[in-house]
Formats: sequence, structure tokens, C-alpha cells
Amino acid sequence: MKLIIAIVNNDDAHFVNTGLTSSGFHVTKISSTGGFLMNGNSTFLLGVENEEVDNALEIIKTHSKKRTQNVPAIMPGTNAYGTESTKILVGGATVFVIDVEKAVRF
Ligand code: 2BA
Repeated sequence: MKLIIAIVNNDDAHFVNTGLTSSGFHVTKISSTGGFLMNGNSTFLLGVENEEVDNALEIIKTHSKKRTQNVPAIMPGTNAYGTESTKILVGGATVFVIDVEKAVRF
């Protein structure tokens, strides 16, 4: 068994959630915050059988869009933010797949 941890943009979270649950995956969705932009995002936890990992990843990939986001530019040589903004590419999803030693439900 594997634990999939998928960090997804909030705008995609509903579609990822629906895609996974309608395909029979058991999902826990946690409200989370990115450390860089400090924007809200959604972290999904899924315990899945090994042979279902690729199927789950494909669903997450399908519903997680790449997008550009405007962020304030930092003034050169200072820690201050300027009035200029710059664009960065965010997403689709950031995913980790971890071996599960044991899974129990009481
Ligand atoms: P944030 O940390 O808020 O990062 C948002 C976006 O800012 C990132 O998009 C990336 O484009 C950029 N970014 C992040 N850290 C940066 C840095 N040190 N220098 C320059 N640009 C930086 P994504 O890569 O798509 O990440 C989206 C969210 O996924 C992240 O939000 C964070 O919550 C999570 N994440 C990404 N990589 C992670 C990792 N290795 N470990 C844990 N969480 C991660």
C-alpha cells in the first residue's frame, strides 16, 4: 500500500476531490498554506493499493491545472516589496508517494 500526498491549488480541489471519490478512492482533504506565497491550497491524503497508484495520479494530473500568478517583486538589494509585480508558474499538483508499512482502521 502507498500513501499519496497531493498538494493542489484551491481552484482545482473540488474537481480533484470529485474525480477521486467518484472513482472509488478514499480521500482526506486538508486545508493547507503554501510557505512561499502564503496562499491557501488543499492537501489530499489517499491510502491506495499499489496497483491503483497510477490511476489515482492520472486523475490528480487531469484536474490540476498549471497557472501563472502575479506576485509582488522584491526591490533589489532590500527585503521590501515594490509596486512592480512578476509572474510565476504555479501547479499543477505537487505529489509525494510514500510506502505504507501498516494501515489499520479500528
Ligand atoms: P508555495 O510554497 O506558496 O509556492 C507557490 C509557488 O511559488 C510554487 O508553485 C513555485 O512556482 C513558487 N515557489 C515556491 N517556492 C519558491 C522558491 N523558493 N523560489 C522561487 N519560487 C518558489 P508550485 O511549485 O506549483 O508549488 C505549489 C505549492 O505546493 C507550494 O506553495 C507548496 O504549498 C507546495 N509544495 C511545492 N513543492 C513542495 C515541496 N517540495 N514540499 C512541500 N510542499 C511543496
